[in-house]
Amino acid sequence: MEQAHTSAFVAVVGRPSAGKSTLMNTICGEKVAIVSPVPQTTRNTVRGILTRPDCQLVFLDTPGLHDSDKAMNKRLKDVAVKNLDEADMVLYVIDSTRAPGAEEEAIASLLVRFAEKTFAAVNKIDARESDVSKARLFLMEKLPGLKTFDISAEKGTGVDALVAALSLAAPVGPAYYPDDFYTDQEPVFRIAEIVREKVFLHTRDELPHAVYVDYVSHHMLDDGTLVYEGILVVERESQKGIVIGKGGAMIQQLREEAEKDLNDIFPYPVRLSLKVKVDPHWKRDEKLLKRLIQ
Ligand SMILES: Nc1nc2c(ncn2[C@@H]2O[C@H](COP(=O)(O)OP(=O)(O)OP(=O)(O)O)[C@@H](O)[C@H]2O)c(=O)[nH]1
Ligand SMILES: [Mg+2]
Repeated sequence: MEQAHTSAFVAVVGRPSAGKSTLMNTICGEKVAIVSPVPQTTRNTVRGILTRPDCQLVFLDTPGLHDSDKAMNKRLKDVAVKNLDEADMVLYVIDSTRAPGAEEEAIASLLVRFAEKTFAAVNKIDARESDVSKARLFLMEKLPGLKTFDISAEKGTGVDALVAALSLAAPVGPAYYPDDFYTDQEPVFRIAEIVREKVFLHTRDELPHAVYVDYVSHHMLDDGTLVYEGILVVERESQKGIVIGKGGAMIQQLREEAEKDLNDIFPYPVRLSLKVKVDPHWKRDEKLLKRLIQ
């Protein structure tokens, strides 16, 4: 008898910078979500899809869970928690290079009621500072009995075994996406994300968190080039100066690096036209946050 097709939505959760997006990209074999060393890089639920002949896993990469009263952090947390409820399975990523403190404990408590459907991935085992036994001890205390895998999302170590276990546990169900889909993101969202990644990689301190990329327009030229026009919105005049850089050097570098990545992602060339604007209040604008963070 032929084996029944299985499928599952898998919510990927964990602290900021645990390596959730890196893991999803490794599993899907494509750069689906942006990655940076800055905590809270991911602001939206980003779907990455893995299709095998007998199984489809749809990963929901979520913003890192971080307790804070700020409107934006609350919104990020709401988005992550909603995914836990809706997902068939949960993949809890723990960073083995950092001691599990209060933030990790808050996440573990949140996961207790989802323990039945949760798998744990102890990540960054390739790093010198990695302490796998500490992470495993924490899991044993807080969420006993979880199926746990030691992995390096970056190097790919242990990822096959983790994926095999997830596929095996997935319920019988149809494929939700065509088999050549590895994400469901709109091109204009992906473009804005890649631009934001470059800001995260090249600026420091509070600046990455002060930026969002506002879509203005896009159109296709006769030669098949996609032209995307966007605005990098920052909170302060001084930040605008940094993003533009001396004689426009920084914005040019951001644009060139983003265009290079985008040319690998899309089958057509992408040309960016980027401006910078100051809006001191964007992070308190609930309506805007609802649109930006979903
Ligand atoms: N050494 C090592 N570094 C890793 C590994 N996985 C991720 N990283 C690094 O950890 C940092 C954070 O990775 P992300 O994938 O952006 O983490 P995230 O959990 O998605 O973070 P947020 O979106 O901010 O919640 C990046 O600098 C990654 O390169 C790993 O397996 N080993
Ligand atoms: Mg992320």
